[in-house]
Amino acid sequence: MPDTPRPNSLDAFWMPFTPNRAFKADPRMVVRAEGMHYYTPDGRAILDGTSGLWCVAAGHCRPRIVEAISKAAGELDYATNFNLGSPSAFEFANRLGEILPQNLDRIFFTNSGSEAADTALKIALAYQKARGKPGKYRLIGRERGYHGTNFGGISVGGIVRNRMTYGPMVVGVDHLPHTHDIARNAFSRGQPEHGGEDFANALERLVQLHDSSTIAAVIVEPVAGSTGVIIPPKGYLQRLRELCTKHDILLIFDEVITGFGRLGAPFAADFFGVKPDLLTMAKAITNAAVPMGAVACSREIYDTILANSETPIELFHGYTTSGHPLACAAGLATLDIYRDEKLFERAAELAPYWEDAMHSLRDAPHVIDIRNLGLIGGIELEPRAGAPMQRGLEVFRKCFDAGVLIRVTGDILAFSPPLIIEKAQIDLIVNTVRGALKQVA
Ligand code: PXG
Ligand code: PLP
Repeated sequence: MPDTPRPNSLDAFWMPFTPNRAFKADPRMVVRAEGMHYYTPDGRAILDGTSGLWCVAAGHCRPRIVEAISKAAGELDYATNFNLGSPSAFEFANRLGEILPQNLDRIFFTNSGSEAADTALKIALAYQKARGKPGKYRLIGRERGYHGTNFGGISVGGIVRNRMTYGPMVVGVDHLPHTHDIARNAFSRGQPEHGGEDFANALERLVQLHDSSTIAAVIVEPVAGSTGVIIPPKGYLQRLRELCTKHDILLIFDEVITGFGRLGAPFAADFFGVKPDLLTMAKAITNAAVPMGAVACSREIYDTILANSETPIELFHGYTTSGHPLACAAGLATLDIYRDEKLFERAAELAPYWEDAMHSLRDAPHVIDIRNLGLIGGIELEPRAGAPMQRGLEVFRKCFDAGVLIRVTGDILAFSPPLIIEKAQIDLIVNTVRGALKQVA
């Protein structure tokens, strides 16, 4: 192989959710990863404070996962799961069922969180139809919600920029108010005290407006990540569950970031003690080594759709690579690591240290709020007058140059380290962020 520089051009790849022009003028690349670190082309180690993008929960390039993928690739590279089976998909679904909340153990495989969100919405509609309530078609999302970037997800989602360009959304959607309330809840440690019941009671008003006989499902992130780390106030999710049950509405938890130990329990449903009817996952389901998503459904939903089908195929939905053998192999090895290394428990044990570390930045320049739960952290900065998002971006760049990868959403810094992080590495993240905050105007 000739020793040509890689890549030879940055033009062709249209980068997702990236300022392409700015990036291509001043690129940042990583070429290798191991454990807690990425490595740049010149060999610099970058501490990963974001698990890639909330997904590499067991740390990078874990040999067990790498071996499982390469073995699977040599054995059965691909088989459709349309009317033909491959064992690893059944096995992986069974294993997921063992760690999911009880009864939420009928699994539909997708390839991403976006596909999982749209799949969950479709299953909710199919269920209402199957049980003889086709009039229950409305989907309720939430302001600032993120459920990926497909049409269903952006319709129930509430991030303006992700919606405004794309014309009419899916019809019959309404939104709950978001729960971000800095005036009352700034610098909460863990769940905020104020507003939980009231924010959830907004569902009562939507029921009064639309009538429950027209509402199929409510979808929320138990902890909102993409929009800038919004922790649910105390009692919020419990009340939402009560109201959904009272009004015969399905509750969907989008656990694409909260799944697989991020809060110190297998799922947010376990952490909060609130059980949804459908639960979406992706990202850490395979430690992100192979793309995959999934929807866990209650037995009631699965059984109802199967029992009432008028056609041999019960659900007209699926992806060419649903339950792909490489993804299933990666997922099985990932679950082994989570179990054998007790990583969910480890996250729970580290959470108090993480909380103290995050909140030690309270007096750093520009900080107007700090939020945390499990191994999630969010630091909200005062936007620079006349230049929103600029300060956050500068802090991100300075941290990267100093060897720490963080995530920035507007002027909110987001943190979600791999669950294998050491305390000294938590200290390094905090000190690096403090240094960066001092340097930016
Ligand atoms: N639901 C939730 C709750 C998510 O966080 C998705 C769905 C979509 O997953 P896919 O695999 O289609 O991307 C996500 C994804 C960020 C960030 O900056 C977070 C996500 C994606 C991109 C950026 O926090 N989460
Ligand atoms: N577009 C075309 C032309 C296809 O034939 C297919 C699947 O067969 C798709 C899109 C959907 O692709 P996937 O199943 O990977 O989501």
